[in-house]
Amino acid sequence: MALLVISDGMDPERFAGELRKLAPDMDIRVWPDTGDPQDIRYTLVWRQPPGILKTFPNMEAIFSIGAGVDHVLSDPDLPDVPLVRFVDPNLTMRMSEYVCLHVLMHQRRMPEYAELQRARKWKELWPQPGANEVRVGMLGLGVLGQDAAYHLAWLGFDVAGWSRSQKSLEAIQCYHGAGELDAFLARTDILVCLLPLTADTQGMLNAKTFAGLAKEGPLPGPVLINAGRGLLQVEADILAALDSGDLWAASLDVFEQEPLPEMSPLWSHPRVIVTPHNASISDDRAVCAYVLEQIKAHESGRRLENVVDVRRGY
Ligand code: NDP
Ligand code: OXD
Repeated sequence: MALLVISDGMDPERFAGELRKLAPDMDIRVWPDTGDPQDIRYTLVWRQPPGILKTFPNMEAIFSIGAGVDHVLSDPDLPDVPLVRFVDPNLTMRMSEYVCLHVLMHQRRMPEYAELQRARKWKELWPQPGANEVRVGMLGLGVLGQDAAYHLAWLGFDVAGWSRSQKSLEAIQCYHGAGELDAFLARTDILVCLLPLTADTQGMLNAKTFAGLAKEGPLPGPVLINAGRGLLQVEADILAALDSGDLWAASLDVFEQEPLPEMSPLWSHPRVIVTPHNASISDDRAVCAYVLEQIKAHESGRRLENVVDVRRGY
């Protein structure tokens, strides 16, 4: 029985080294040094080459290094075995840190204060709304969206969320489905996106969405924060909305193309904050401990947790 690590973009040896430390008796391999494909019972993957997972006839489960699984599901030739995504308290906490940091940055107009500091200008900006006057809208109320929404509500923001299925959450106004999207957008000053990338969500951060955000809010204009996936957003529409006033500012952690190309105007836009897809990174040790725990459960006849609904896409 072997566990194979396949990763493009994240160093697979980091994960293999950690797995060997935590499970010295387990046969841990790193692609492309697969050995006999018949031996592979489990794979731990980040952006595997398409078709590769189909070549392991005895594989019992695929583990995603990340919470998102679009990087696995983009493979048209996936074998029919459970796909388990990464769900972890540390990952959740780090995402809530990112979301609260960026919501506060825009509410307190920090990008503009940074410009003023560089120009040695002592100037107060108006208006200065309190958190309770600012309406945050969370696209996605899953593991990450709910935790971030609760943290923002605790800070005093007026928080609503939007999901596919109906929800009832304390202190969060809940909207769901395509039929309630317009109403949700119309009450949103700061739009935070923590949706997965699926056929239904691709491209939804577009001109129409930005035009639907609240007008006459307490900030100079609506703000977008996207830490979901880059292909949820249409970058040309973000730039046009920043020009037209449909958006005032943005924090973007994910991009249509990653790394963000050097030529992208987003890098130097004065009201855009760019981070390199690190809103919340999967901690190597936590990923490996999680995978080994799940394998132990599976081998003792218990159910795997956080199995993805492949047809739904998340
Ligand atoms: P979950 O699967 O727990 O939650 C997904 C949420 O999105 C659910 O509330 C779901 O609704 C909602 N959703 C999905 N499709 C639709 C739709 N068509 N319409 C309305 N709502 C929809 O995922 P997580 O919260 O764990 O993670 C979210 C995403 O965050 C990941 O998929 C990944 O892309 C991204 N991520 C980014 C990181 C970064 O560093 N930038 C780090 C980690 C994750 P419902 O509740 O009804 O099912
Ligand atoms: C994830 C990510 O999906 O880091 O976990 O993007």
